[in-house]
Amino acid sequence: MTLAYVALGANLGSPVVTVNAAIGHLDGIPLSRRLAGSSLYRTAPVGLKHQPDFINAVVAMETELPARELLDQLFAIEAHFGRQRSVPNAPRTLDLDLLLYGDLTLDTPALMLPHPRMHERAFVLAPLAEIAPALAIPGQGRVADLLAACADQRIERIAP
Ligand code: PH2
Ligand code: MG
Ligand code: MG
Repeated sequence: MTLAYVALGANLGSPVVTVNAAIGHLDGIPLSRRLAGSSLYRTAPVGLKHQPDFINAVVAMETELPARELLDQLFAIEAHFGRQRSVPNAPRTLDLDLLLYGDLTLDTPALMLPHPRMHERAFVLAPLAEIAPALAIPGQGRVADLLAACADQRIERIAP
C-alpha cells in the first residue's frame, strides 16, 4: 500500500459541483481507498491571470496501483468531466494532479514526483496542510512551512 495525495482543481462550468463529484469518482478507483479530504477553497488563478477563480481541494488515498496506473485513472476521470487539453494553465473543467506517491521521486516526461510546482502553490499547500500539516515534501520541506511562504496568494476556504 502506498499513501498518495491528489490535487483537484476546476474553474469552468460549476466547479464546486465538479470537484465534489470528482471526489466521488476518486472513491471508485480500483485497489485504492480515500483516507481524507480537505475543505474546498476558492483560489486566485496562478500563472494565466485572466481566467475565473479556481475551486481547489486535496485528497489523501492509499493505493495498491503503481503510480503510472493511478495517473491513468486520474486522466480517465478528467476525461469523464470533459477536460480538453489546450495550452498549459488554460481554464479547465477538472484538473487532477498526482502530488505525491509515497516518497517516490520520479522525473519522466509522463510523470514528475513530487509534483514540480506544488511546494510554491498556496492552492495546493493550504488544503494539503489541512489533512497533513506535518508532511514533508521530498527535497522541499514541511507543508506548513512552505505554506507560510505563500502568504501573498489569495485563497479562501469555502466549504468543509
Ligand atoms: N492550476 C494550474 C494553474 N493555475 N491556479 C489555481 N488557483 N488553481 C489551480 O488549480 C491552478 C492554477 C495548472 O494546473
Ligand atoms: Mg495542475
Ligand atoms: Mg494536471
